[in-house]
Amino acid sequence: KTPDRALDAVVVGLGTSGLACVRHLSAAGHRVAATDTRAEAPHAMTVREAHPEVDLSLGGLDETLLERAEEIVLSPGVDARLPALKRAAARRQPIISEIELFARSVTAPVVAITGSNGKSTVTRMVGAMAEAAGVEAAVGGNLGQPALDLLATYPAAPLFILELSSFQLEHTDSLTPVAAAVLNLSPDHLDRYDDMAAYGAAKARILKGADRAILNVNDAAVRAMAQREQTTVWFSDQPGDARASWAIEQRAGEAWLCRSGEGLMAQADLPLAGRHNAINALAALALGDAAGLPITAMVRALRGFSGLPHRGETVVQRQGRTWINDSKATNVAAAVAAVSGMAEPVVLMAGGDAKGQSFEPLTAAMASAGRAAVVFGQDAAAVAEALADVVPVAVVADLDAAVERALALSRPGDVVLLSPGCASLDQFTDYRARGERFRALVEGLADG
Ligand code: UMA
Ligand code: ADP
Repeated sequence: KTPDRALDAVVVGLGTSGLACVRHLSAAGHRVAATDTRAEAPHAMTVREAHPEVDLSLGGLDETLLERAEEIVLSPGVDARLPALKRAAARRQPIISEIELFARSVTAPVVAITGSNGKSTVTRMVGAMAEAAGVEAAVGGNLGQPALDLLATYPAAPLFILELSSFQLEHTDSLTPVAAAVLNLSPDHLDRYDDMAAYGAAKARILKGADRAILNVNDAAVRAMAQREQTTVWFSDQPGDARASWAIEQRAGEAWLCRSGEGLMAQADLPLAGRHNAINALAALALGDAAGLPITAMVRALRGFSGLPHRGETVVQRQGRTWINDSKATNVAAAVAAVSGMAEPVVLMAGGDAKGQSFEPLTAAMASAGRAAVVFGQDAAAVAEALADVVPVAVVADLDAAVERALALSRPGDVVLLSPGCASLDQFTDYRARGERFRALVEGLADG
């Protein structure tokens, strides 16, 4: 190959992060090309119009293009085990992520958050804490705006707060966060990893260059990620754990969020329900503290933090029932957390694309809190099987039918909870569309 045919980078995937990568690399004067397995990639048109200099090859990963790349920038939605990428790796071509490009350019401190569940909530909590402290932080990553877009939009931000997925971390080497958290680890995305160990290893990469590791002492898989040579700050929902600087302790019969035994706020003053959200708050406090945010501002932010849509969101009271949208619960552990957090009897609506998960952990949670379950979607049968011994289960085709049946199976005073424990992709474009449909359906129920 002649040197003038060499490319600095080939971006694989033209979704949100691929577009951010093309913009970033082009702006820096690099020779860039892009390829996507889809004939109609989401941002192909944008790139064609705004970056005519970028060579585009769609409808399959273009290996002749890949071969010319100094570096391959892989979108998070693309599996690095695809043959074309395996061959690139075998040729020793570096495969990097959008977050790697971000890490090479950012100079301000970064707070980074990963885990199987709670990432978006904790990221937004730390964002609210920064805001309360008067720090104009840029907040994004996996939860929405790509990190590289944040860097372009807020070049002078004094702090970046990023939610990072295992896919983004897989090909990231240079990130040096002031604090990095792993919230928990439970089965998810096993269609993209050979096993749980590989999935956990991808998540653990967030700690690699971190000044401080913020880790959940209650989660054995997370605990095992601690490194002797790294400062580790533990959080815990178990009282009296001497290792944990941030914990939930009992004070005069009430649960309090504490720092080294000192009560900061009563858990009851947290607007978000559920033990899992109290743990999320602890992780956010530990992260904010590591980033230098004052405790008073952080606590003020938590008291005013009302949560994110589609995550344990109370939509409406109808027919004496409380209807809760937890559509973001796309794995079993998230659904377990939601069910376990309910004080009232629960009619659970679950199902969708199970991604090969076992629903067994849901059995115990529903045995104590459940009134009934209504299951729908592609893998309804698998969910039904796990629950049939502990509650009455109705199997229906879709969410519309599920709402109708849940109304019939519930009683006044109950909670009707959409916490699917599954991806939505069998019947919806994403979890948001599923949550919006739920909202429309329950808002359409007669008042009373
Ligand atoms: N795709 C192809 N062929 C390609 C490239 C992509 O079929 O050549 C498909 C992927 O399989 C996937 C979809 O296109 O189904 C999107 O993939 P992408 O890599 O283009 O995704 P982006 O649009 O860049 O969005 C990504 C994150 N998506 C994924 O990791 C799948 C977004 O997280 C994130 O908000 C965005 O970058 C900005 O950082 C979404 C997500 O679902 C919300 N994340 C997973 C999760 O939270 O569980 C990890
Ligand atoms: P993520 O960004 O990791 O998907 P979110 O904050 O969006 O996390 O929450 C996703 C789902 O996970 C919510 O529906 C909620 O029920 C559940 N969840 C939130 N925090 C936790 C936690 N710490 N442990 C278990 N489940 C949680």
